[in-house]
Amino acid sequence: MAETPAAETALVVAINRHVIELLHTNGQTERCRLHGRFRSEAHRGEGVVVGDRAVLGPAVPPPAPGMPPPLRTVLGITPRTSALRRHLTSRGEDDRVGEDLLVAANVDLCLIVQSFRAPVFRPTVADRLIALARACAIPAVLVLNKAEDAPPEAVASILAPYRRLGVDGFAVSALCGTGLQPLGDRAAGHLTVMLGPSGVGKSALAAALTPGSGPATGAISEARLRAGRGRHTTVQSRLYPLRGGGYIIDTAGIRSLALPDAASAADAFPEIAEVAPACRFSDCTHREEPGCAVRAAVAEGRLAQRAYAGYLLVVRDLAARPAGRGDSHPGARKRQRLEAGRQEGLWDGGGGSDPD
Ligand SMILES: Nc1nc2c(ncn2[C@@H]2O[C@H](COP(=O)(O)OP(=O)(O)OP(=O)(O)O)[C@@H](O)[C@H]2O)c(=O)[nH]1
Ligand SMILES: [Mg+2]
Ligand SMILES: [Zn+2]
Repeated sequence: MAETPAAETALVVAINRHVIELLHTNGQTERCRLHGRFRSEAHRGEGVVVGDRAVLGPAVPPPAPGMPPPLRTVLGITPRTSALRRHLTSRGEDDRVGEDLLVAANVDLCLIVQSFRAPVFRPTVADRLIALARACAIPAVLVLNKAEDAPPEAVASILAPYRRLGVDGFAVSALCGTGLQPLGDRAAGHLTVMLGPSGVGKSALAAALTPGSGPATGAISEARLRAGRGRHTTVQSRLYPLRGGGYIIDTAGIRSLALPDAASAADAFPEIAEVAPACRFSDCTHREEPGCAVRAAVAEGRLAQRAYAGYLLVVRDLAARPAGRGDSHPGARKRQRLEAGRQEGLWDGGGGSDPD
């Protein structure tokens, strides 16, 4: 066999079972097969994910003249610059409890997306998603969508606490286009991922920030059809080019999330990480241990009650949930099967946007 030239690479746009959609630097797309040795790993949520740079095998000649050539094979990925992971909780994720699940690779900006209304903005959700991004060392900004008729004071009071924590906020309307320019400028040139509950308008934003047609056509409408029941719920992560250069990854609505352990939860909250070394016990979880410097700092007003409350919520997520809580209704199991293998996070916030 002839020697292969320098390995060709392309960006992973989407993954459908064992077929990977790729984007070449010249804008061309290609479908490839995933090499067998990745398949079991892919099933575990590792392996190749959206945002990865895939290493392609050589082109294969068609089996007979006039026949289409077989799909090329993805042999591997180039080293990642970052990995956005979430930790699997016990909830409906059976055998994979306790493992990390990769959401996307090489991401250098997280858009934490929520809406002003329908569903209403929830600070606890924003806190947890910001903590998740921080735990993966990926900068996060807050995006408040559906803000077209939100009173400016209401928007300001939502975004101001995050600005004080160093998290920029953008009030936008994917529907009307307001506020999209500054957000587009911030995301330009980055490999950006959107995280947020279902129905906040992530796919609408992807469409609005992408040149040409967006989620209304092509692959997303396909994804929407697969989601069934006429709901436009995204079931699969997909990468789109951004108007100002770079890319944006649309994900399925987050249903629950957690961090690997209490230590990384504390790390995700810089205000807490700063104080924690003074705790009496080095493995202090800052809940009821004696000599806890974090609780002391909250009591003395040196640490914002808000940051501490956010931390407690994340830690609560770490505790295994009792079986039967929440997702125990009959449709849930079926939906889990449907969703098996997808790389998106889950969100437990309720809020009336549950597919079942
Ligand atoms: N009023 C208003 N509605 C919007 C806006 N953006 C999106 N919507 C609507 O909100 C609904 C949900 O939008 P999607 O983009 O599908 O939401 P999503 O976050 O992708 O939801 P999942 O795929 O389920 O995670 C749709 O009916 C959109 O038309 C907006 O800026 N303003
Ligand atoms: Mg969507
Ligand atoms: Zn402590």
